[in-house]
Amino acid sequence: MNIAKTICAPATSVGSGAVSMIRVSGPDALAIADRVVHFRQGSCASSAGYTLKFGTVPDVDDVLVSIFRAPHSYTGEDSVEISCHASPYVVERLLQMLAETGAVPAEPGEFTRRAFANGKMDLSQAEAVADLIASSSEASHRVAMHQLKGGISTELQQLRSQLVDITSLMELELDFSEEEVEFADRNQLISLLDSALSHLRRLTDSFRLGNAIRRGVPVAIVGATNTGKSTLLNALLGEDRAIVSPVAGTTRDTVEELFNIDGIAFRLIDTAGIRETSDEIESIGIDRTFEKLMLADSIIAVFDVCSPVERLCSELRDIVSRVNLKSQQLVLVLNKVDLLAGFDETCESMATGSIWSIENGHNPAILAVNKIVTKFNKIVSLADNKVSAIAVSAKSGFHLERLSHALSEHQKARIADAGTATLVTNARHFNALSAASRTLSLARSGIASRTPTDLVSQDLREALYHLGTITGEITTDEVLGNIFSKFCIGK
Ligand SMILES: Nc1nc2c(ncn2[C@@H]2O[C@H](COP(=O)(O)OP(=O)(O)OP(=O)(O)O)[C@@H](O)[C@H]2O)c(=O)[nH]1
Ligand SMILES: [Mg+2]
Repeated sequence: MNIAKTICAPATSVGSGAVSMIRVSGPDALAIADRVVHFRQGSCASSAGYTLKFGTVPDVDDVLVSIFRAPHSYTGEDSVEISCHASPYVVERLLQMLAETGAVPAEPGEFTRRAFANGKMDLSQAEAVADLIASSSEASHRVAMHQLKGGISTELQQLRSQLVDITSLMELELDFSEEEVEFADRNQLISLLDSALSHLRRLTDSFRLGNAIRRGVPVAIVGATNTGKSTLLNALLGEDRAIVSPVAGTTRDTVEELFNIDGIAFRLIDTAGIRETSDEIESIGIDRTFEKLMLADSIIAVFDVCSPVERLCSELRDIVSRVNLKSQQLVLVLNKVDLLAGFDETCESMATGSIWSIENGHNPAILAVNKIVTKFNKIVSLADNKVSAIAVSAKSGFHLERLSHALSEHQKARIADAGTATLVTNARHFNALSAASRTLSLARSGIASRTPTDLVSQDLREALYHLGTITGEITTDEVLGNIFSKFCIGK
């Protein structure tokens, strides 16, 4: 990156909307704009920051130019934003003229990279810019905004100052090592380290939820073959995404789609039906089902209510043995209730949530569902709010809104538990925090076992290094190149 150069790029996507905007940033931004745009009065170079000027680019378009003066701009440099009509021809022509008068095309993310280089934001905030642009749900927008406003940076500042205190205490001791002086009270050092470690643990623990919010909460739809998993996926999405057929073993690979419920993004994952099979490809698919099941935050286990109860119980036992109810939500979906004798859409009191009703006890459809739920309750307690049973028809849509509700309520409760605490949403940050945590643990055991001070302070310095990589106080061109290359052009 050459900061001495002035860069330009379209900041809006070409070909949609009525207006496009081209950004120019760098030492010659105002002079270059003056060469391309004709103003009736004055020039960009003679205008104050935050001025809006109307101008003409002869034979091309009428434009509006916003002027920003360093350091009061996004990049911290002199910048202009030229708004023109959204014609791909006009945008192309303006970019060409800007290039002819001295601007070079910007690389992906180069505006934000300059903002970082000029101290307008730290690296975690720059990454939040990309998250904000990509956010597609209220919850992911909220965590991106929190990070953009310096949420994680503030946490790291606190941690760093704790560690710097400990390090300087220990290094003072090093200067006097000949004299075997112990300045620092070991117990005090250990308790300081413990508090830093628990702070780090809270942050690394938040990654599971943070990552789910940013990328969509993973929800695996699992169950025996032909129970209606793909039909359920399609019904929830409202589109024919996965192939549905009466042939058992239709879905071979996993199918993933994003789906918003109540402002939370979910990643619904349809999987291959579980059964004993000698088919090699199908069994690879089933291995994947188990993988997705383990990684999911919520699991929708689908059962065909027309199957014999004993078979359903054995399917449930198999699934329960693979679920971790401490961290995963399990929703038992009793599907195809429309096929039960006596069923009609007024069977509202059928199993929903963790409570089911035995009112209307003479209706054979409700009796059949209650019989299954009673047996299921002996295998996995439905009183636990992590587990619920819902009778649905993926085909008719019966009770699907209750299923969506169960998923969103569970996530809302998780988010509410996290409160206003900072959530780690970025894998790079998570890795750096985990590395810092590992080296701090080493330092802690070093102090406890009276390892020489210089070795312990080396661990502490290493932990500080890892924390510094998150905000970019310590970074390399390679890391920066990697982060900003994922940005779009013009950002
Ligand atoms: N009557 C009725 N039929 C359903 C319902 N859900 C699914 N089906 C039918 O059950 C059959 C299997 O449906 P799929 O959605 O392909 O089932 P699957 O669980 O994805 O099957 P595999 O991918 O083979 O494991 C199809 O013929 C569906 O039309 C339902 O709620 N009611
Ligand atoms: Mg399927």
